[in-house]
Amino acid sequence: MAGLDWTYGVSTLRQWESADYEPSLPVSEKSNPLTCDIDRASAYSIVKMLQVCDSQMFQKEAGTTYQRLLSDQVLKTLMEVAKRVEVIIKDPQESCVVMSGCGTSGRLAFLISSGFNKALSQLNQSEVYSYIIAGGDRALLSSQEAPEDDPRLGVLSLKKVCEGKKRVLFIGISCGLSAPFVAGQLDFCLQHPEVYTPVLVGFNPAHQARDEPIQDCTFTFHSVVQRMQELAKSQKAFLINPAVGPEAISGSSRMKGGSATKILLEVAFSAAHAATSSNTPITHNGVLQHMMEYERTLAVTYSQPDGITTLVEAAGESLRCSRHVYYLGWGSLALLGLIDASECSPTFGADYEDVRGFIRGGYRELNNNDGPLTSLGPKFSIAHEDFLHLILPCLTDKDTVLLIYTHSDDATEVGNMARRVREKTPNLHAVYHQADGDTAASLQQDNIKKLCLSTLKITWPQEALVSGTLQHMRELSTKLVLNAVSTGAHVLKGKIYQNHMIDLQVTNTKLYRRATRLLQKLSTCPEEKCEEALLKAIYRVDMLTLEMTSSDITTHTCFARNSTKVVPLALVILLTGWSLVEAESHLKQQPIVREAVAQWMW
Ligand code: S6P
Repeated sequence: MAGLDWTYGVSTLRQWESADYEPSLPVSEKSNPLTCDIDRASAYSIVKMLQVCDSQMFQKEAGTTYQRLLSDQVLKTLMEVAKRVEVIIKDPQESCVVMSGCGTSGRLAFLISSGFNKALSQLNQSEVYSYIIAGGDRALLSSQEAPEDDPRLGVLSLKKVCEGKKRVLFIGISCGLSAPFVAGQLDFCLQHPEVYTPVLVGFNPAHQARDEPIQDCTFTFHSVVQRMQELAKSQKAFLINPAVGPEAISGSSRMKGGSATKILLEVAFSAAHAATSSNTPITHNGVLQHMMEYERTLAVTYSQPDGITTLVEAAGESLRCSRHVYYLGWGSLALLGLIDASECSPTFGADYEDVRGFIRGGYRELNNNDGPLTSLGPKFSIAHEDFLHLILPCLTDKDTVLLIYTHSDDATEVGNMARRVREKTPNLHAVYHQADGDTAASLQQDNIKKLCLSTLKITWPQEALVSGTLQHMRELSTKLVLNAVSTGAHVLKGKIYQNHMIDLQVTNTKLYRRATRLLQKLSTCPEEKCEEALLKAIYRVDMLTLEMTSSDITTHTCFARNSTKVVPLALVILLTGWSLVEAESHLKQQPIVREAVAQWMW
């Protein structure tokens, strides 16, 4: 890979847009041609691939097939949404903005609502933002994929949050335009237009919205989108659905999908806040300029590929020898660490101990709806104190620890933490954000730097401070770095085949369909045979009973919650014709899934 040329031609960058490229798949599920060899790439090449993939978010619109982040229509809709938010901020008594989503989309709803509520409080204004995450607050920190399939649950949680409200701007986030949980909520909004104005955020064109029947419902995601499109003509509903290109790891919408969600909503809300607090009008150019600041954020972050590579290598090495990666963060950047860590389990089939996040101040800082969740189990211990009590005593030099902080965090505190960790392992690294020209903290910073094996120092221009967007830029930048670290480390561990996660959990309908498709692609066997192998792997039998084959997908996905290595197992069965026991023992001997299946692929 050493000679890999990063100046991809336009045709490669835009190959996914061609009508005959994986035509049956929505953009959010397509595989990205840029990363088809990511499983064999060096850490540096992985970082460069992620950079190019992320840059696709800001590609200009070409033709009429796909709207893009910077498309006129997207900017116009953002302005309209911003105006609605402005009205709510000015009259918060009986109105609110609710964001809702599943998995990463719900976590971002939480992150964004927390940030903007804080901003309102600082101005002595009433908080207007609420979040809903499928599966409740425990899903902020752990994988809860099943509630995604439940539209009734979505409606119930929406009603609860909106009790007593007369005007609600509801923002449903589903990157793939696919989550029944969100479809149920949007449908409910459409039935109660006197209170609710629905907004949909996602990253597929409307016609690619999922059209699969939803159990006990008369609507599909697709039919809900069609109704919204009709209402959008009179601005009674809004669709914000630019394409950002396929994810680097197919279907991993936590990456670009999550970043683009953050960008779009922050741009709209920031415009609304500026309009209320400083009477700055919401303009097309203002919104466009703000979007472009995020494009610069990508450039600033990825201008240090070597620094990011060092982190990916360290984390990859830890995971390869079954050790751990720990993110120790301060403020909202720590939240990005918690989010990134929580996603490793559904994305890579990782154990919660593989990559863990900790936040200074624990649940006090998190300030989530349900308060402390520590009683739910060890994975919900998230404070720095928890790290010091539970993790530090057993820390070895095979573990990687990453400090994530900014120049405005308490450097003495960061330094103390660095020293404590350094007594146990030299494998300590830092991601540090500072403002251009900021020298005040440099002495303490130098001391911390000396304790760290590497420091990724990201410097932000002073203008960012002035325009008040610095926090958002640092957050996105941290998200990009951590996504690169956890994705890269799992790639290096051998969890990815080409650019597909093979060892995915099959815990909801979307993942069940993805797993079947993946088996078809890799084995070239017909769909029916692939589904049969998948069920054998889920139920761990060589002969499926009638009860198994006649059950619905929900039953399969419920059962799959307790099964491991389901898809690799099904693939080995398909490729070799072996029995379940033989396939299982083969996988045990070769735990690197990519290697285990690769030898049967050629
Ligand atoms: C994806 C992540 C998932 C998704 C969730 C919601 O990387 O692991 O948890 O966020 O499935 O997807 P969507 O398309 O409705 O936003």
